[in-house]
Formats: sequence, C-alpha cells, structure tokens
Amino acid sequence: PEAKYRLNYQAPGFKIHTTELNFHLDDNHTEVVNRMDIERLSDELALQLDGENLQLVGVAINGKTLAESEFSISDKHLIIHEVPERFELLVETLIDPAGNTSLEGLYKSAGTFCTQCEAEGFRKITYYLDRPDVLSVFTTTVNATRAEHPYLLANGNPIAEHNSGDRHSVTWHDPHPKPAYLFALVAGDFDLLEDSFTTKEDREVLLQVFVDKGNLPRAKHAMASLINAMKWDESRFNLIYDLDIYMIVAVDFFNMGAMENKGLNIFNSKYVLADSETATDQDFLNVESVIGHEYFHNWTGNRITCRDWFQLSLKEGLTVFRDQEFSADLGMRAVNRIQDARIIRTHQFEEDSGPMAHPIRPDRVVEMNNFYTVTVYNKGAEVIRMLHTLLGEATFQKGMALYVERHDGQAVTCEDFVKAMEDAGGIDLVQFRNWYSQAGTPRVTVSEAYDADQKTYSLKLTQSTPATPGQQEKHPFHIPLRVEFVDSSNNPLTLNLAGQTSPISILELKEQTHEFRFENVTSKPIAGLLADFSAPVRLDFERPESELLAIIAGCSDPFLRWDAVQQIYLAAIKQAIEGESAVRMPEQLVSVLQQELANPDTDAAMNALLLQIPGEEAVSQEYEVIPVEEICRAVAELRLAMAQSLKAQLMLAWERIDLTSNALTSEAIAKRMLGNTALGYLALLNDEKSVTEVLLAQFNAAGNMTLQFGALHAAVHANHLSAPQLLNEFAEQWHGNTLVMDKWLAVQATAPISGSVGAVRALTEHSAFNWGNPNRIYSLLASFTHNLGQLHQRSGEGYEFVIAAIKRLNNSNPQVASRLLSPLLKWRRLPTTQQTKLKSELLGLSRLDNLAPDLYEKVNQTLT
Ligand code: BAL
Ligand code: ZN
Repeated sequence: PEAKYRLNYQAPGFKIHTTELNFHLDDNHTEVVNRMDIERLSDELALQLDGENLQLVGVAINGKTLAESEFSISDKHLIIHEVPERFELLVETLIDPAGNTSLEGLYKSAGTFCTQCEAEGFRKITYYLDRPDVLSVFTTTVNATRAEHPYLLANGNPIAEHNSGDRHSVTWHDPHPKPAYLFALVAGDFDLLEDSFTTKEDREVLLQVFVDKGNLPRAKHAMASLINAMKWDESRFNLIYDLDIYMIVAVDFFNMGAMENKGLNIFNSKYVLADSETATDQDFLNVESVIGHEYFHNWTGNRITCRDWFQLSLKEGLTVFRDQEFSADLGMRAVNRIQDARIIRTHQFEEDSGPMAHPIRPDRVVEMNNFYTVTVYNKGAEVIRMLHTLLGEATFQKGMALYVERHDGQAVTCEDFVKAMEDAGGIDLVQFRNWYSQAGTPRVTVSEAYDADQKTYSLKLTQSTPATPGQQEKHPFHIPLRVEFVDSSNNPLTLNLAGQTSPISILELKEQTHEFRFENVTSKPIAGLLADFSAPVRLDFERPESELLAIIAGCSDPFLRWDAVQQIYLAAIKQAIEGESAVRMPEQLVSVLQQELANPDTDAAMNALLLQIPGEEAVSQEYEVIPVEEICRAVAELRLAMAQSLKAQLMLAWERIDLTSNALTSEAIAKRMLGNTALGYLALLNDEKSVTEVLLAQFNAAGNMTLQFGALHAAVHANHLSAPQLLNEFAEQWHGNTLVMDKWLAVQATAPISGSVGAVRALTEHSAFNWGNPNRIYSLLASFTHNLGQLHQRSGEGYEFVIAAIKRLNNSNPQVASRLLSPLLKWRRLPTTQQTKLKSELLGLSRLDNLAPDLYEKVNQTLT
C-alpha cells in the first residue's frame, strides 16, 4: 500500500454536476446504474474513476456503449481513455451487499440494506470520483421487494414512488450538492417514531427515527435529543436546518458510532436506543451527545465540507467542540469537562507519544480509516476550544459566522477556518497554526519565585515538545493557560501582571520560555494553572501537597480541584512503585474527602470524580518504561486503602441513592454516579456482610440499568464473592438484548482479575459474542486491550489472544481489526519479557498474507 501526502493535493480535473443513481437491491446481486453529468476542467482527456470490489456490467458515454479498447480496469480504478468536454457517463455495476462484511459501502445489517461511505466507501458502490472536493446534486432511486423492505430511504426529499409486482421503488432528490461520502441509502422494515420541528425561519421539518421492530419506546430519548440539538444550534450558533425532513436510522452492525449523511443519519443502534431499564445514565448522555454531533455536522461538515481527507479535523474537531458545548449547556458542564480532559490525558497523550503520532491535520496517510482518531477528533476539539478561549464567545461566534458566509457550499481547509477566526477576531494566529502542523504533547515546566520585600511574584514557564515520527524539531506553540490564584488561607486572590491594571486570567505562552511577573503581591500566592484544562499539554509543576490541598479548598475551577486531587493520588501511587513499598494513604486528602462526603450539600457528581483514583492506563503515562505489575499492585492497594479509610462515608453516600427513582435530572444522575463509585469501593471489603446486602439490594433494584449494572460492575471488578451469581442472573435476565449483553461482556473483559485472558477467550465462544458484529468485538476484545494488567501478562498469553483475533478479522473487517491493534503499538515501552513476546507477535502479524492496509500501516510504523 502506498502513502498519500497532504502537500501533493491537486484540484479535481472534472466536475460532476449531477449524479443519478438507480439501485435494484438484491442480497448478492444488486445492480447499480449510475448516470453522471460530467464536465472536463482541463486538457487531460483521460478520466480515472475510483472503484473497488465492483463487477462492471457496462459503460456508455452520451448513450454510446464503450468498446473494451476505450477503457481499462484495475482493482482500484476504471480509466476511460478519452472523454469529451461535457458528457453523460453511464456506469452499470453489480455488487454483493450480503457478502460485504467490511461494513463499508452498501451492506446488509440484520436484514436491512444500509450504507457507510465515509471516508472512501462510495467506491465500493459504483465507479466515481470518490473524493470530498467533488460535489454533486444526487437523485437516488431505490428499488426492492415490498414485503421485506417497506421503507426505502435516501438523502434529501422523496419525489416519486412506484409499485410493480412484489417490488416497489422510491426516488429521492437532494438539492444540496455534496461529496459522495455523504451519500446514504437504507431499505428495510422498522418501527417509526415521528415528530416535527419548526425552525426559526418557519420551516416545518418532519423528524423520523427508524428502529428495529419492538424498540419504539427506546427511541424517545433520541428524538428528544434531536429536537434539543436543533434548538441549541439555532440559539447558540445561529445555524438552521435546511431540508423538510431529517431521518435517523438505527442499525445493529456499524463500524463507527454514527454517520452524518445529508438528511439521513445512520446510527449504531447503541447511540439511539435507550430506556432506563436497559441503558445507563451514561448511555443516555452518550445518545444525546452523538445525536447532537451528527446533527451539528449538517453545517460543520455537510454544508461546508473538507477539501481532502487530511483536513478531517476541520469538520470533526469543530463538531466535537460543538457537541461538547451542547452537552455542557444542557447538563453538567464541570463533569463533562473533566471527562473530556481525562480522555485526552489517557488516550490522546498515549497516541501522541507512540509510533502513529500525527498532527490534528496529518501530512501522510496510508489508510484514511486509521485517522479517525482521538487526535483528529478530541485534540482537534481542544484546538478549537483554545481558539474559543483566546477570542471569547462573542468573537468566536463572529468568526463562525464569517466562516459560514465565506465557505457555505464549498470544500475547504483547516487554514480557511483559522483565517476566518483570525479576520473576525483581528488577532494574529500565525503561531497558533503550529497546533495544526505539529504532533506531540507539549510539556510546560513551571517554576516560581516570590519576593516578600519587593512584593513581586513570578511564574517562569518553559515549553518543550518531544520529537514524533517525521518531526524531529518542534517550534513553540501558542498556549493559553487559564490561571486562578489563592492565598495561604485558601481565599481567592486576583493578581495583575507588571504594568497592567486589570487582573489576569489567561497567560499566553508563546516563547519557549517566558517569565510572567506580578506586582503588589502581599503574600506568596498559590497558582492554579491550566484551569478548565485550557490547553492539551502536560504540566510539570513540583509543589508540596499543602499547595494542592489549598487549590482543592480554595479554587473555583472544578478541573483544577479535580486535577489537584489526581496529583495527590498519583504521587502516592508513584511513591509506592518507585520505593517498592506499600501505598501510603494521603491522610489529609482523605480527611477532606470525608468532610465532603459527610456533607449532603456538596456536589455529588464532583465528589464521585474526586473519589476516582487514576486508572492503570493513566498511571502508565508517567513512565517511559511501563512497570506493568507494579502499577497494578499500587493502584489496587490504593483502592483498597481508600475503601477502608472512607468506609463509613461511602456507606452514607450510597444510602443517598434513591433506589426507586429513574429520574434523569442532573441531580439524580449525580447521586447515582456517587453511589456507584462508593459501591465500587465498598465491594472491595469482601468479607463484610453489610456490603453483600448493599450489593444485592442495588442489583435487584428493578428497572434501572445504572443501578443494576453499577452493582454488577462493583462486584466483578472487586472479585466479590457475589460476582459469579450476579453475572449469571444478569445473563439470564438479558440474554435477549444484545446491547445489554455488551455490558456483560465488557465488565468481564475490563476486570483487573488474574486469569482474565482465559475467561475472555472463553467468552468468544459464548452466544452473546459474534465475530461479525463490531459492537460485540469492541465490548469484549477492545475492552480487553485496555486492561493493562491482563493484556500485558508476562506469559504473552494476552498478546497471542489479541493478535490471533486481529488476524481473524484482517479479511472480514480490517477497520475493526485495526482498532484492536492500537494499544499494542507501545511495545517498546514495555518491560523486556513482555517486549520480546509482543514484538514477535507483531512480526508474525506483519508477515500475514493479504495484510489489510489498515494493519500494514500501523504494524509497519511501529516495527520500523
Ligand atoms: N464522520 C464520521 C462519524 C462522525 O464523526 O460523525
Ligand atoms: Zn463527526
């Protein structure tokens, strides 16, 4: 497989004015007739179309069938040697949807025909210029048997229907020109939930959510979320929907979370279906966020799309930022922000320090599917957030408006976005652009000095970014650091930079080193740096525990308080690892937590987050060579010590859960969050009768999955003696619901219990598992790849198991196989025994026949 480079971009040589598609659906022999009105834009006479796994039936120009000498075919292209300036091209192909296990292009998911075209799946449907900068007006006719496929859907508005014998057809027209990756088609039988929304331009929009038969009650939350998203985008971004119909279809077999196809979103059913009996609070919040995300793409992605795939973060970073703000405005802003920061620190920092590190706008790609990453999406969103921080909400919105005014209907670049922000804000973002071009996580080192005589305080910040593959030297980033100060009595303090009259809240670090000097400072301040996680950087700030405790007590920013607590936990864990000693409980923190928990007026969700110690993967970020076993030991010891020290208060927190309520208010969700966190600790006290009673009481609280699963999770992860019984009861109750059984698979795959490899291997034989369904694979196998202690067992058993699974999936679904590989790419950072075993497994994989490009790219990158 060959790499493509961002700098080699060339504008397309052809324009496809209109595309008329005709599908005669059949399991193994679907006919696709594709009629295009094409204009040649250059003197190059040959037209090269993309196409994969297609059987060509015929090709004609202006009604005249081409002879075989007039075109050539390879496994990737159809090349027509000479075309006129403006012509109608007719291409007829045959495809095999039921045999398409890659779930890319047109495929069959449990009886439903559906499509997934982003990034380059349309070429598995017909020959086309399958690139995002070729925009065309699509008209689509779908023809299928009526009994099995009463609903025939495509993008845009329905304009015609026909019946003939046992078949019928519907024609759809989408007036908005779009690239092929936004094309969608669905044919199947569903339950349908309908509602409507009137836009602020008075357009009446029909809203439809299609779900599997019997699931109608589980679609209500998705519909409510869609309506909330439409309202929110109007009020916060002034972006208004532009078609008369908006459809969401839930399917069971889907590689990603969902897809923003114009007017016809296709969703993984896991992000549509939710009721309190089968979905946890987090599932409800995820549905809201993904429904919002796909809806927000209608402007940031569809109306304004990407020029080429290197610009993916143009739409994804921005749309993740928008969905994060949506969730924060509707729910718990502080909790969301901390969770988002945790994703960056655990997963994005790991990607940034590994062999696949790439800037949010990559320069080199072998397989585009490998770049739907936490870097492009989540770090991309952090970059947008930094722009928002630098510009402020009002100016940021001016920049958005200018971006839309300039580029509506176009396929553009990240540069176009930054330019709009720069022009609207009247600020210089030249250096800020380094966030788009450079990979790696900047490290900001802090030192401070206080001069009591001069009443001055200075903060010296130094940034450095490690080399990443292909980028040895890094230029300094433009880093906004939000800051808050407290005095030694934990009272808020405002400080002015020397020569300035207003208090400072954001320090802008642009140079490699900069010293910020503050004047008229009457006592040594305690600086809370990186408030709101204002930049995706690592902060090195050695300071005594007393100052961290002052931040916890005195700072108003929830991220700062949470982060200070995390630093105390981390210090205790690292001390135990490095000193090869037992974990020493951070006594002062424990007494702060005891007080917080004893007070029913404190924020329950925040308390839950404060109680959660860093996980094994987060701790592994601290080490160049990961001391796997020591990390697992220290983390387990700290968990147990916390449970012992806080037992009484944890029980109090647990007792505040209302086991009879399914309310979805932030307050009710927060209480369950804290209760489940408390129960997770209590379950570690295995021999206490009261704990067993509590576990069973919560497990049996009927009708609420957050509580039932919370109890199961606590028992299984603590290896509590009730765990086998609860696992059995859960499976017996839920064996008919695959999405719920995914939780059952995941809870076992993530348990830090020795012997997991054998248990997880055995679960691949369980009826709840299915090698053909991505959700099952993510729940069992991808979960397992994040179980640090079990995956990296010295025996190498974990590696053998995962690599065998990857080999098995190489042919059937390489996109899913590739996701399983990522956590194995850090083999160089493992202790020698593990390193040797994993390397040999990776070498074995690299020699596999027909290794898919998705896997080739990663394995090659990590071994060279
Ligand atoms: N565009 C792929 C799915 C998503 O990010 O919405
Ligand atoms: Zn997206």
